[in-house]
This record gives sequence, C-alpha cells and structure tokens, in this order.
Amino acid sequence: MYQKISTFVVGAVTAATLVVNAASAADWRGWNIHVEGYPNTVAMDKFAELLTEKTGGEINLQMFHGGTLGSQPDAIEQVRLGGLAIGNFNLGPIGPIAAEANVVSLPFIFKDVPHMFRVLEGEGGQAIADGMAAKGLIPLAWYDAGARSFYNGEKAINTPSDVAGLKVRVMNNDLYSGMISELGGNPSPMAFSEVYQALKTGVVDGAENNWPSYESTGHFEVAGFYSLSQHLIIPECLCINADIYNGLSADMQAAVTAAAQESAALQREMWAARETASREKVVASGVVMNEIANKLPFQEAMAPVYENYLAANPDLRPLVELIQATD
Ligand code: GTR
Repeated sequence: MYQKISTFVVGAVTAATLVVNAASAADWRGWNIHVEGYPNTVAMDKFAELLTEKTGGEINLQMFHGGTLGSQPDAIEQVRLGGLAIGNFNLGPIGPIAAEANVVSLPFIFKDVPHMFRVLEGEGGQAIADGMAAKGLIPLAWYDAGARSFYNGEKAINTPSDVAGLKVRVMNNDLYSGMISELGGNPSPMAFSEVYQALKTGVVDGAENNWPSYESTGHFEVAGFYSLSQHLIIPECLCINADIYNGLSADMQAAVTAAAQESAALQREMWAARETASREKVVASGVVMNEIANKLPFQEAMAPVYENYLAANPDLRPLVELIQATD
C-alpha cells in the first residue's frame, strides 16, 4: 500500500513538473524567405542560438528558412496573429498594414543606406516601430537590404521611357504598382517564389531587387540586364508578435532584444560582403550592368506616388518631411 501511494505521489509530482516546464519554457517558430548561406538566414540562425543562450533555455526558436511556411504576406499575418512568433520581414509588404512603415516604400525617400539607418535610429524609426507595434508586430532590430534596382531580359534601362511597356514584377504594395505605372510600365504584383519562373517563361519582362536576391534566386540567369536605378532602399525587421513580447518579463524582453541586436550586427556585416560577392558573381557570368547617369527623371516621375500616399495619410506628412530633412 505504501509503495502504491508513493508511486502515485511521485507520478503526480512528475506530471506537475512537466506542466510547469511546458508553461514556462517557450517554443517559438520563425519564418525566413531566404536560402541557406544568405546573410539573413545565417543571422536568424544566430538569433535562435543567442535566444537559447541568453534566456538560459527558457525560449527556443525553431527557424524555417526558404519561405517553407508560406509567402511573405501570409507570414506577416501569421506573426501578427501569433501562429508564428518571429519573422524576418521586408518593410515593403508590411506597408499596406501599417501606414507609418509604408513611408520607407516611397521611391527615392532615402539618399543611401547610411541615411536610412540614421532615420531608423531616430524619431522616424520610433514612429515606424510604433505604427507596426499598433498592428501587432514589434521590430526588435533592423536588417540591411541594400538598394533595389531594375532588371529585365531585354535591354539596359537608362530613362523612364526604357521602362515603358515592360511588365515588371513588384512586391505586394500599391506604392510599387504606382511606381511602375508612373514610369509607363505594367506592374505585376507576385510572390517572391514565383518570379524566377515568370521571368523565364516571359509572364513578366523584368523585376527589381538588390544584388544578393538577384543572385541567390537565379533571376540573373533569366534576366541579364541590371540597371542601377536604386529606386528603393527598404529596411527589413527582425519582428516578433506583440502579445508574445509584451507577455515576457522585463529580463526576458531584454534578453530577446539583445539577441536580436547582435543578430542584426552580424547581418549588416555579412550583407556588405555579400553585396560585393553577388555583384561580382553575376557580372562574371555575363550580366550587363549599367549605371544610370541621370536619375532625376525617375525621381520626378514619382511625384504622383508621393501625392497619393500623402492624400491617403495626411497625418504622415511630418514623417515624410522629417526623413527628407534628416542629413
Ligand atoms: C528581398 C527581400 C525579401 C523579399 C524579396 C521580394 O530583397 O529580402 O524579403 O521581400 O526581396 O522581392 O519579394
């Protein structure tokens, strides 16, 4: 009898311990669109490693790379709803959800990448982060995604009239569709994973992206003219579901944020090296790269895109002006 009771008690205690552990240790899932070896992929894996280390094993993140858990717009919804805890997102597809974040998708708003980071580190970045947090997404750190330029399989682009008539893939965001339309092209919003096949089969004539994505996706194999328009400089976030983050203790929040900041420092360092390596690789493979001597006509053509954004978001005019006035 004694034996029986003690077995029962030990069993009950073990079960209770398991319940407590299950409730206190968290298993998170994370989304990333990029392939193995891409700076963001390596940096997200580092984030997962640092999370376990800095939280003493209280939080464990399982990363899913290569967009295996779905398209970027779907994954953004999943992180907002809490089905996924973490994602590395480009702010492009976040713009339609958070108007403040959409400011970075105004073509030519940033002078260069350092300008973008100066804005993100200041009042402008806080306004963008607050706008995203209000929609359920907290940016823990910012990743570099360089500048995006046009590419296609037909010709070098030097003036807006070279874009006229081209069908160009864009990310899901009306600002990008407006941007292509104002240049006289036909915008085609499409998921990242579909672009290679669309370029290859002629469903679209061209697309636009930074050097590393142009290279890692193989787009350079099927669209061999890359024209340095650098029309968009869009930051990326290492984002977390707001309820999950807000539910953590202050110590855990600090550990998560520190892990994210370290991951971002690694990503930015690797990004700089990868931009050069990707450019060298595609140019060596025969890609025709051209500088655009005069970008002014492209910039001037964007006036209606800015007007439409400001007409829809009159309260965000100060944010646009703040960015433009930042040195
Ligand atoms: C990449 C970016 C991805 C995705 C992709 C696209 O540069 O890192 O998150 O936004 O572009 O064009 O869809």
